Amino acid sequence: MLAAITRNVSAGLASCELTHLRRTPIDVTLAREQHRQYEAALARFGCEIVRLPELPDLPDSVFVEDVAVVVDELAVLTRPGAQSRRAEVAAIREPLARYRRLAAIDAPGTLEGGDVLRLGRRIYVGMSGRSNPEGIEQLQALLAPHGYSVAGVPVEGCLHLKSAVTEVAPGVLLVNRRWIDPAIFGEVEVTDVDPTEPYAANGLLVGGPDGSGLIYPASFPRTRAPLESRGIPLEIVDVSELQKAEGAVTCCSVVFGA
Ligand code: CIR
Repeated sequence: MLAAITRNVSAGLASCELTHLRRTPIDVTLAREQHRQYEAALARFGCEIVRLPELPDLPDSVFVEDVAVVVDELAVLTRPGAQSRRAEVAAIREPLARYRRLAAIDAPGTLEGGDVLRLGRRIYVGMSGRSNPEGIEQLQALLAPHGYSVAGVPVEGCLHLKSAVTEVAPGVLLVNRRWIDPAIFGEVEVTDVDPTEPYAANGLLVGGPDGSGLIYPASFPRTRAPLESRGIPLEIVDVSELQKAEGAVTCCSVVFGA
């Protein structure tokens, strides 16, 4: 059984952190509707949705991926690089504790889940503006005893590692080579984003006992076409309002075996 932790969109979403995007008006009502559709897509891929309540004072709190890294053996509460997001961590502690033993990244470490790409027992962490070497070392110390290797990887020009690369089918990475060098990942199959769709590398692969499928944004049709041709089962979601907040599809949930 898979569980997906999500959090209702904050009324304050329009005051979100922005690093690479210009601020444009966000329709919070529409963002909430899109978020519901995203949850429905997760449910269709077999996830039980654990929806946490809205946090009106924490604009980016819908992006739950950034505050926890969950593996089978434990859950690591992060310490976001964005100061405005640190209070989100306490709010996910109790819900996660129902499923996993908890550990945490401590100061001066910073780490955001958007930087964490897991490929089996190999875990890559983007050395972005949000995750620092101390945070990556702490994650390594927490996960190595459970048989995971953790490596920091350079990423440039985007917010998080998973803005630049995600796994879109078992063993297949979707990448934007302007932001990450896929050679870092060794023997994997690589497919490229369309050059006109630089933000298209973020898809959410959801896998269960009955196979896996990809939740993917509606806004990148040129990158999507070859994914469809490969026969990857897709759930297409319109997340335009969350994208204006520099969000993507991985960041709106934490998915794990429950
Ligand atoms: C932020 O800058 O922190 C939010 N506005 C967006 C976070 C998106 N998170 C993610 O892709 N993992």
